[in-house]
Amino acid sequence: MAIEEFVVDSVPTVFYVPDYVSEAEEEQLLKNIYNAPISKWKTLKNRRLQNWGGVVHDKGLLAQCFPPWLEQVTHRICTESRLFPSAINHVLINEYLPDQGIMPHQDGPAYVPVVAILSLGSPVIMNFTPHPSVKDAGGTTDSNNNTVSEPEPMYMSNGVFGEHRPFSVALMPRSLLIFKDAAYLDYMHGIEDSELQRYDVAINVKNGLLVNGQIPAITNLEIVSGNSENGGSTNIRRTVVSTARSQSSREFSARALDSVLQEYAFKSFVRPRTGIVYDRKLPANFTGIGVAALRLRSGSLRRRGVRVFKEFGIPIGIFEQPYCERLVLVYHNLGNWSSVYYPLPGYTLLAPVLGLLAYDANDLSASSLSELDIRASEDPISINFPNVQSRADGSSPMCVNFGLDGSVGFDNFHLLTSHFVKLHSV
Ligand SMILES: [Mn+2]
Repeated sequence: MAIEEFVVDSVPTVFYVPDYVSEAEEEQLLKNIYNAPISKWKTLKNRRLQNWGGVVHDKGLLAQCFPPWLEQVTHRICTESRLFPSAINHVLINEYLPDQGIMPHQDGPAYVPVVAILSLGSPVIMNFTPHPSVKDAGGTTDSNNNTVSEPEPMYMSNGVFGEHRPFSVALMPRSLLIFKDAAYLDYMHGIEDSELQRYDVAINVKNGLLVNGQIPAITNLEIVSGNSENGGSTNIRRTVVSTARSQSSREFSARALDSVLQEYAFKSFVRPRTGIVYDRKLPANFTGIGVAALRLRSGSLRRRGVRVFKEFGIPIGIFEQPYCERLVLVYHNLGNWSSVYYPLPGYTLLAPVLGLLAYDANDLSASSLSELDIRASEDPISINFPNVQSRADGSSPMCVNFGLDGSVGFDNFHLLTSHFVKLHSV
């Protein structure tokens, strides 16, 4: 890659490389980002971010190693662009929702003289505006490069400042933007907090740098019929891809766990007898999680229920959908992993998250089975937590319900104990 080919028009220290990573790489990066522990996110007023590589300090960086996936992509950016004086050692991963942006700012002394931005998920327009402190470039230095006059900075209404003009760059998903030196020091950069952003004025759109000699396949473009002044403009609509992914990725980890636990639960049946609860010991990396399995005839479940299955009480009238002759009820107790798989910011879990999932028992060596729906035609399934204590701070206990589709539902409970339960489709 010859980075010089990617100079953005008249700004020689801004480089835009379209399609720098493939869709598969983008997918993998997003997966890695959203699989990071929830504690890795720092939530700010208008966005959240992950900090990798250590703590940026007044006196420099208290360095920490990157995880391999981040090491790999930063190493590639560094070696291919040849614009970095040394290896990339710090990364901020900012997540913006469609109506979130960032005020015009500079990245500060720690990252001087060059930064790279890899865009994932959604397009966005980044605006560069001359920093009010830049000196007028015209005729202010003599032949020895000494400043001979320092005209008062004049920040004109159109944002032009001497030779410095505002400009915008469209950052498409998978693109790489690098800016350095003058673009770093003389400009601020920012993102408007609007869902629709002017696309046709972006400098890399105008000069065709947006993609490598092709018309970009952009599905979220909108022509906004304009007034007589601008004659209409083309906008991009920012998408929620990254949030959707964050949601699906949280589900992914919880759902992936469901499927792992199903496999282990099924393996607990050696010579299975109907109606007996089989506890399954899990490998060390799942220490703290409890799983058990119970195989039943559908008719027996419906007519007799199961008086006690761990914390669950299953009354008569419970049936599965779609129908199968025999089914397996898999019990989960997520123990100290509860808030990892089912984080609920702003709440404290008073009890572990429990699960009761039903599967077709036809093939006990099956994996990746999809769950059956469990329906209650008479009384609901009940859950009994024997050792839950209310908190002394006057907060009221509630019950929360995590659906397989990622939904979260709250109920006020006035029962003896509060229930925090992962209960699917009852
Ligand atoms: Mn920045």
